Amino acid sequence: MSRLALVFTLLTLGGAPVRAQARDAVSAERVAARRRFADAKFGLFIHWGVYSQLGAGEWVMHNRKIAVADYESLAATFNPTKFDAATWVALARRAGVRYITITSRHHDGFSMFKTAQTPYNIVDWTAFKRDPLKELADACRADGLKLFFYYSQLDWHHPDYWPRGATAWDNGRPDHGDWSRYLAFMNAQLTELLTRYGAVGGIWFDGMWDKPDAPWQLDSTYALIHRLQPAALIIPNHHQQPRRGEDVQTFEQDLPGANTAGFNTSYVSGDLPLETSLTMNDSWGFNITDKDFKSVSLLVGYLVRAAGNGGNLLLNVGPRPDGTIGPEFAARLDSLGDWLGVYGTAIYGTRAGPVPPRSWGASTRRGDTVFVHVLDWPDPLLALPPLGAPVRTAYLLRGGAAVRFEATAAGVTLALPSAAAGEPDRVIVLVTGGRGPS
Ligand code: FHN
Repeated sequence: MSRLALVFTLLTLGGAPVRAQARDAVSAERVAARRRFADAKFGLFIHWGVYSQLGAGEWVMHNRKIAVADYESLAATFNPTKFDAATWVALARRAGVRYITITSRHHDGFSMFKTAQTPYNIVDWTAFKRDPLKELADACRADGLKLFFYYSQLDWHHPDYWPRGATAWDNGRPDHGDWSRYLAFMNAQLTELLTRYGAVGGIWFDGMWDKPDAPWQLDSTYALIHRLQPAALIIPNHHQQPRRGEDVQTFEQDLPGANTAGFNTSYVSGDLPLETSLTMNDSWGFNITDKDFKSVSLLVGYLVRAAGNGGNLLLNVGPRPDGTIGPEFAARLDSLGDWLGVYGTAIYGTRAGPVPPRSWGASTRRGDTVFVHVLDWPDPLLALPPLGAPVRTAYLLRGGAAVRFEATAAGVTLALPSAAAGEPDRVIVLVTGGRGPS
């Protein structure tokens, strides 16, 4: 082998040049996919698995200290005969989401898809014998929705997830394992997810925080993903600053930069698309006693504030063990879809507006059009700082009535029409442009 060939071989990992990854050269496909992701603004998160059967959230194996052998028996009884991918996609469509992110494997280690890497998967381990991810991928494709796969790096079942991480307990696994075999297992599963389900939106990683300092070899996993599907986005929920090869910065239960949940970073990327994942009640997986559902106006507020921060909202549902989505989730999704039917132009395809998010609301923009979202302001006048361009016209998005405004060097004051009954967000459209004081 020539010296040149040897260097090339050493720099090549599974066909993808490592050198390109080291510089984090972002392909045109990824750039375009990131833009489409940022335009999408609203996604549906689905946490669904064996754990749904116990109705106590997706951490039930850990919280109740269930032994691997017992959880394996539980897994064998999973039989969601009422699952219908087309019904889920129809609900997602009515809600106005532009993508779905579903758990392919959560921390319990059970694969919700057909995999040759372990029999511990929904097709080979259960009487259900169907691959719901395949059915969902087909239904999404038929409807033009992007599908992302959530994939847990943390595993409470796999013997090679060793040494164990912060969430470990004595659940009957042997006290030894082969970490490199575990990485190979994950990469093989990711290869299946990226080669058997058509073009996917990307991979949403979670759980690395269980062993943040382990040799995860992310560069090679990320290179593999980008080689198999150049437009697939990598969305890591590691609660840290974005790393090389990652495409989206995601925040859990918090708007970008906030940290009420206690594990998000305050760093906000200025380059990458942003996303906030949010539970509709207080649980990700189905929780039969959790009735703490957020109101529709609160959810509208999250969507608006996420967009005002330049981010997407990934709103979660936890389907029931039979495969149906409960009425509390469905009703809220339908209402959000109704709201977006009127106000969606102020959300989809927008970026953060010229006025940073405030306690009263947020602003979004598309080109010269600025959308002022008034979520919570009791007074008739609202003063905005200078917008960087003069306001040509101002009108209410709903109904189109003109809105009086006054522009000075200090900013723009809007005379707000009163909110209609039950209207969570008064949206004032400002058409800006040209030269002028504000
Ligand atoms: O532990 C998981 C949790 O179960 C859920 O999947 C959320 C979703 O963002 N992420 C993890 C916690 O960071």
